[in-house]
Amino acid sequence: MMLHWLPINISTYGHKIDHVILVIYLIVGIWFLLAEGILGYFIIRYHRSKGQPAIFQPGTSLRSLMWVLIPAALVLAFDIGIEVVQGPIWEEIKMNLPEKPDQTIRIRGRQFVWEITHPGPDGRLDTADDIKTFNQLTIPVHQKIVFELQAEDVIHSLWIPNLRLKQDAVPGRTIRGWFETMQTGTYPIACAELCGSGHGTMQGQLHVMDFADYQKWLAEQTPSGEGATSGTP
Ligand SMILES: [Cu+2]
Repeated sequence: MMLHWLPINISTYGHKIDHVILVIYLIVGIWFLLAEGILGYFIIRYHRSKGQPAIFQPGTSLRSLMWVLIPAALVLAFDIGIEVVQGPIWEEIKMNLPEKPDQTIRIRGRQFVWEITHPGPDGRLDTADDIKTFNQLTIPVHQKIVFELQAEDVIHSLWIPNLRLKQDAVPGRTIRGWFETMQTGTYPIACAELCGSGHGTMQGQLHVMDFADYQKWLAEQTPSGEGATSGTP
């Protein structure tokens, strides 16, 4: 696999995102080599030589315009190609939420912490048994998790590379998204939007547990007791 330097993927849709990255990487890579190769060739072929004065090339003839028009048309064609590849994937991952999520969590970014509300044993948000944590998100593996992403002060961006998930958090909005993990472990969470002086400290961890461990973790937590007073109205 050419993209072996990417962090391991643990989400059910991650391989599709990687596929889009690979397609873009190949197209851009070939263009880069082609453009730099042609440029290098021209530099050598047409370098300044004795007895040959420079000429002004206005580029108005159809023949010289073709040097712009053909590449522009090709770029557009490749762009449409990328669109064809990524469109259905975007539709599947970003435009639709699972009809019956196993769990809904709330993640609220503020300078400079991720405030995370887990639903607690009753499985529902905004009840007295909600569990609030800072920067630590704990979920059971193989479950469809829907998140409600919010921001308190400025724009933040929730970034969990191992899930291939990055989503801006915008003040005044609740943005919903989802993911489903395929393996247990602890993975980094970061803020991917420069949000102030402490931006770099806005890091957390995603803990993916098998169901028994998750239940154990749940039993050890103290509910925040905020109930329906917290979160969105
Ligand atoms: Cu931030």
